[in-house]
Amino acid sequence: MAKPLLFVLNGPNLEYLGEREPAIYGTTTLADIEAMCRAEADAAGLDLRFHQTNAEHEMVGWIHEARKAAAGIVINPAAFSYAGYPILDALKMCDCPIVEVHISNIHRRDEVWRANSLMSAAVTGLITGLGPHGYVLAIRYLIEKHRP
Ligand code: CA2
Repeated sequence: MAKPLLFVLNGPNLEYLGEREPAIYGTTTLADIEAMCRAEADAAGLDLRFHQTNAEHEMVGWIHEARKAAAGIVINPAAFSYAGYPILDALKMCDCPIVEVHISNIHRRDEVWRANSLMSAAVTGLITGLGPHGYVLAIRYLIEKHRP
């Protein structure tokens, strides 16, 4: 039987994690975060798809796939958070639990616009400011939710 599947989706510029602005985003790379997520999913017997994109249409496509196949979605929409209405609509089409993750605390940034994520209206819950650990906590929540 196929294992339950989780999607972890990352938006624009996050491929530079660990290289740019370490004072805000830390030194952990996106590859490190993928490994952390995979370790959690593996230990619980779940499959995991991990993606990053700078293209909105690609993100929408993955959410459509997740809508059909996933037990849960973790999404760091990055700057799509502030203008990504097609992504917001795609998330609203999903019935599975969705956790929005931001590495930095978007409510504590110098740029106040970072606090206003459009996505928060469509997700089950939001983790912001806990660094890469936010992804791990999100995966654990989805594993817990999926347990019979
Ligand atoms: O804190 C987060 O995870 C963010 O979603 C990161 C986004 C930013 O637009 C959000 O406001 C908060 C992307 C930041 C810009 O891309 C960088 C990626 C790696 C290192 C530095 C910047």
